[in-house]
Amino acid sequence: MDPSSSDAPDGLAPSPAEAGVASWLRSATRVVVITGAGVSAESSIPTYRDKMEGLWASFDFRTLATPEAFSRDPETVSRWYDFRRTKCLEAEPNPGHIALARLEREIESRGGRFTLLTQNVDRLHQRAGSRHVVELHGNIIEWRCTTTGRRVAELPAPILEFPVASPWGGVLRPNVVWFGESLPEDAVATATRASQECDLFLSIGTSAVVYPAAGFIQLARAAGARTVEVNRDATPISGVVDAALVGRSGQILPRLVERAFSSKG
Ligand code: BV8
Repeated sequence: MDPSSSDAPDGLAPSPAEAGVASWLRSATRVVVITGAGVSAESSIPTYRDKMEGLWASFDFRTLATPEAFSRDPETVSRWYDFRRTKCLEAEPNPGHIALARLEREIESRGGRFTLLTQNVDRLHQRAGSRHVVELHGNIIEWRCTTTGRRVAELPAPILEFPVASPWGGVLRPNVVWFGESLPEDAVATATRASQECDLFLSIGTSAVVYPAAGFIQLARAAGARTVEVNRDATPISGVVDAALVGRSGQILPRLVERAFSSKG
């Protein structure tokens, strides 16, 4: 199926490409979805591509999201993560998150398997009701002790000093995976197995350039799964997926799931 703009004529009825993907969703029994910042962008959380603003305008996230940056300047890195954590807590799940939670229920109610892999650290999928979420890059809500590895579910409010002192000595760090850090072994194992066994793999709102997360779609393709991309801009996988739906995740996802599973069929 050719890549096509998914701008449905009246904004409501799905385009032919969307109708095709909706039929794939209806017949799939083992579905994997991977999401990126383009899903949370619909909840006004800036993506990693977006230029950072205000206090952080002079920073590039890749220079802050590393263990080296944290050991070099724990105060600045902790302040940045606390700023982002607060934004995530203030954000609300959007129609795209809600559609993915419905998709999980629809697939599982038919006896199918559904796995949601996310690169996002904001936990909005869980707040939207998604249950089988694999956090490939951890989450920004929990922080953990750099001395004991023990986690804290939330930070003291207000934080009086950065870096944040740990109750167990030393300091706390966000429970995310930084560049140069390995992904959680259980997350990689679950993602690998689900990708190798699925019959439909959807990549949504991600630039598909950060590995090993960007590699799971290749496992799915190699295993014969149909692949779909839903993204605002072209990415390195746009030309190889079976269907590339171009547009906003918060608009396309609800249309897809409604078309696939509404009683009207
Ligand atoms: C690792 C948490 C082993 C922190 C993040 C090959 C194999 C293995 C590793 C590598 C490799 N090649 C290079 C590496 C190293 C590196 C890497 O991939 N680098 C890249 C830059 C080339 N990978 C790693 O370091 C990983 N670790 O491999 O361990 C190891 C160990 C030691 C040494 C080497 C290897 C760890 C990577 C995880 C880093 N942590 N996040 C935090 O959040 O602060 S990454 C972070 O950036 C995200 O989690 C995400 O993964 C990535 C950004 O990607 P997106 O989510 O896609 O967001 P982005 O802004 O880029 O794009 C948004 C997209 O949405 C756009 O396409 C846009 O068009 C679209 N969009 C926007 N709005 C909308 C929309 N679409 C729809 N609707 C909209 N409204």
